[in-house]
Amino acid sequence: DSLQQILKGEHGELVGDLLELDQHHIFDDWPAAGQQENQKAQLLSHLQHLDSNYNGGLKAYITNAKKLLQEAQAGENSFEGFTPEVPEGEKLDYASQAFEDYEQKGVEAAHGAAFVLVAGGLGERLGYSGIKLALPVDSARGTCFLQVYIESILALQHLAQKQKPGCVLPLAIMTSDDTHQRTADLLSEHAHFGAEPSQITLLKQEKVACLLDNGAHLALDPSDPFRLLTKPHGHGDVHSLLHSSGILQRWQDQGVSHVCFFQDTNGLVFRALPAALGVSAAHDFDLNSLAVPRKAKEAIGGIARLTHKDGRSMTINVEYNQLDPLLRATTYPDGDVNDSTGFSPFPGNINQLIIKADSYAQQLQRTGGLIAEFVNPKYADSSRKKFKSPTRLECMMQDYAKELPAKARTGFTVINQVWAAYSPVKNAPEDAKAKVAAGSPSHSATTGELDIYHANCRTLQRLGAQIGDPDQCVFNGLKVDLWPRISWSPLFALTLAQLKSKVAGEGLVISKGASLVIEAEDVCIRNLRVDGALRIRAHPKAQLTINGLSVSNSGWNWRPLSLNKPAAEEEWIRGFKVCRGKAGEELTYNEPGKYLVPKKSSHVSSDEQKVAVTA
Ligand code: GDU
Repeated sequence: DSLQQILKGEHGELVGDLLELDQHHIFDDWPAAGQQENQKAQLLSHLQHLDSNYNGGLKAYITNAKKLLQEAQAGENSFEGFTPEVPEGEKLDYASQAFEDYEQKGVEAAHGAAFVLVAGGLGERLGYSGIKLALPVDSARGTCFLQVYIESILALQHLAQKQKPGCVLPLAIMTSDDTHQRTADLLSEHAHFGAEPSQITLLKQEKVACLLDNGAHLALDPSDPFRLLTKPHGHGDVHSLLHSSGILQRWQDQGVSHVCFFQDTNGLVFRALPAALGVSAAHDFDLNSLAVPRKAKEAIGGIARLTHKDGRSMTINVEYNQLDPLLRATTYPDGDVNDSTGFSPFPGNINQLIIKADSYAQQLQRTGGLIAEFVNPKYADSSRKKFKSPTRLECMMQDYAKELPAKARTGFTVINQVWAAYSPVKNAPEDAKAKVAAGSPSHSATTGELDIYHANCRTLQRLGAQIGDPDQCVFNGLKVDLWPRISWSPLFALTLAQLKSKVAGEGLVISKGASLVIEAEDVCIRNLRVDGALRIRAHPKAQLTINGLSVSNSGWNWRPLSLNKPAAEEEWIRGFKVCRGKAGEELTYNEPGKYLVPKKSSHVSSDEQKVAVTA
């Protein structure tokens, strides 16, 4: 009776649709009129919420799910009729002349750049309970991913303002229920890390209902019979959110020409992004994917050119779980294997996409930002009738390429040195070890940090600096190279050209095991030796010239964690603790002005004692 009443009420149409779509089970234990009215209202408003947050409502969701689940059960191959080939793209050696030329073009185009960070994932695979954006990129500098990303955008903005005075580069961050509040809090606790509050917009994606079986019956939450079980719909939601929020339109009105997408934990993303922007501008690409050499079976998609029997062809990302079966079924009988270079012939998509704003807006007008969905149920047995746990429809942002018309200009930019472009933090220690055993990179919190030092050291070596050899360490069971711990703010140097203009490589000598942190914008390093640890902090308007400084102390230590000793979660996932003791030199300049360091050429030794030079 009480259900009959509802059918006549405010939510009647939706409930009627659900009953027609064979979703009676949601209401099986529906209490009689007058009982548990609050909970009933909660379920109805929850259903309404899910209905209004999916394009076409729950009716469309269930209909799409039934179709995709049937195809999955029948084992249908979404690449039926397509043959993959290795595509042609721009391949750049990091720090080569071509790289620098594109980087310069990217800086020239930067005044038209807007940024989109997808950060709705909680990182369950990592074994970290916080939001990933709050994790430190490296322990030497200690700044979190969100800070480094925002500083990188501000650094590019400073460069872009030389072309277009006063320009502001906007950033949208896609969050989810899991990450939204904590992302907003992180920003407000740190005054938006120096950005204008109006420069940053948060866009929250909604979850979608889980599916119990091939009949697309919606799953009730086992812990609350008056809610449905929901899960994230995937990073592909970002396109419809940029459209429906009107943000893309607003950006276009402000003169945005390129939208640059990136993910939550790749501390190296901005090393390659300006050059990729330059490639996009030079080739007038509608879509440009940044890529790196990919180890076969590595959990990143492969970029492939697919040609259909009927003549259609497209260059797209083939997700890692689909690449091997596609290759085996067509032109590569051995599947996804490394070639003589030690890498898969298919470049690895790192999901840093640069999309031309004009054609993007047209495309979103046409599609509403809808992205091809897929479903990936884990079946209980070979009959493929039962699932191990409820599944849901998902979509991926890189599948934007699938919606593009044939005339669209799609391309990619491979950075030939993985160390210069990609080291995400995704896997918990045990899984990371298993990945390495299987020949893949660990993509752990340990390597995410150590790769920053590696990239910085290798880059400075290219500038002629003398950098001590790495130490061989074992952290969380991973054998790793620990290079000298060099880390700088992107506001000191974002591009290679900036770094070259600020560091005279031949004058820089960093000993094995040393640390150098630059937390300052206007520093010119002419002659500096660090044997131990040195941190330089300065007011944004302080101009420092370091010429003839030699620092020697016992430095900072990256110590493996001892078993059974308490450690912070951030340390535990890395497998080490940084012991700074009292040693380490701090140079601090809190006031604007010009400083020569040292005032007179001198040797500063400060073992077991922290010397603060405060101007
Ligand atoms: N994300 C969302 N919402 C979601 C799911 C994820 O915003 O619903 C965000 C995450 O926070 C993260 C990004 O999307 O910033 C990527 O998520 P994952 O790290 O879970 O991505 P995957 O490892 O599954 O793989 C993706 C691509 C691969 C490859 C890889 C590179 O699908 O092809 O490019 O990133 O890191």
